[in-house]
Amino acid sequence: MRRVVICSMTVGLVIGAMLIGPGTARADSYNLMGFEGVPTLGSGGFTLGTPPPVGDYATTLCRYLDVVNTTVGHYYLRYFLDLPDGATITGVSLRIADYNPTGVAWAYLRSRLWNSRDIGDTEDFTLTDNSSSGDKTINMGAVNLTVNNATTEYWIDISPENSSNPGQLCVYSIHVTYN
Ligand SMILES: [Ca+2]
Repeated sequence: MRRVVICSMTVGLVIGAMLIGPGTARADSYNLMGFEGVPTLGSGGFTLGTPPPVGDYATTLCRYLDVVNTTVGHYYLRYFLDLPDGATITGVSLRIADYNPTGVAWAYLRSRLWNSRDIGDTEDFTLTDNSSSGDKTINMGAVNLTVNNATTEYWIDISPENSSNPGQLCVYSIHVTYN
């Protein structure tokens, strides 16, 4: 009986492989929810200090940094990426609640060698605008970054430029596509 099951699984896999076909790029994706973001200090001169608190909009489940009058680079919401070794990241899109017409959320795809203690290399970035508000999807451009988990770590940093209301830029989710 077990033998029959294994055979049918094998046939299914073979048929699946035939349908995909040789040389066909298989896109995959990875999703992070806003509340997975970890607050941390930015690289804007804060070598000491405590990470900023976060807030969560309970009705919409987005996360924001609970600090006012922030400048880009001072604080980050950090989202660690856990992708298959050898995958090529092809795109990053972010769903942002932007209640601040003049405020801007900056989003960076970053990497660094393990244990390097480097602040990280910016591989790509995108941002909301400073002239409108509302729920938005923002996209990084043509990303082409191959993942090497043996040598390198990868993450997304989101840094707000906020005014007096800390909840004006809030992260719903991050969507990463890769081959
Ligand atoms: Ca805005």
